[in-house]
Amino acid sequence: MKLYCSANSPYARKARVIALELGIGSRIELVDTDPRDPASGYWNINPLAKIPSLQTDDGNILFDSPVICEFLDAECGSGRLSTSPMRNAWQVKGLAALADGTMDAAMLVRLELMRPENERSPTDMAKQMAIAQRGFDRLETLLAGQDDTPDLGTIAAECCISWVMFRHPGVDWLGGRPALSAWHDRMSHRESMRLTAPGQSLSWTGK
Ligand SMILES: N[C@@H](CCC(=O)N[C@@H](CS)C(=O)NCC(=O)O)C(=O)O
Repeated sequence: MKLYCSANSPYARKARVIALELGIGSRIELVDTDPRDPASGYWNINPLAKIPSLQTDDGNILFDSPVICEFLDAECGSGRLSTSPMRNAWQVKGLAALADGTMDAAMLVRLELMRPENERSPTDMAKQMAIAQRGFDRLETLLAGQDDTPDLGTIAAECCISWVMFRHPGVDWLGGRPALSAWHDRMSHRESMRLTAPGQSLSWTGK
């Protein structure tokens, strides 16, 4: 299989973490991809010009990240990350959707910040920041007191938290959220998380 991705994409990181948790990293080639580069030919792979995309062994192209994550877990993990002792399948999906939506809001702010200042909308940035903050509040409630058991929801949550902190370092995301802070501390120490943390090179070993 081939995963079109980049070192710091939080959406792609979910798939990389899942592959490590399932022990199938050696079956997936990581293809460093700039989804904005028209010369790369990537738009023929994913017309939506987003990463990640997964090319499966039988040549299908899958996107977007929730589809890829479910595919990997169903095909290579017999669905073991789709429920957990703490959550049924719908609760896992709900937690993953919350994390993805929180990431989406923080991503929109980052994209605005990458534009020239006179093209930014402070109103929209404030609105998206407020969404991200409410997402973190809900994560604080849902993850309070939980351990580091991986499922598709907790993996998405940790990828969300660490990316938002990485890209928006001026905000104290865990201040006033002690339960989320304690959970993040536990979850971020899993090997799959350490090897894929933002700011490292793109490889299965994090080096
Ligand atoms: N809903 C998509 C979102 C993926 C996404 O937004 N990826 C970002 C990179 S982290 C991207 O490719 N953005 C395109 C761009 O910035 O032009 C998913 O879950 O896969």
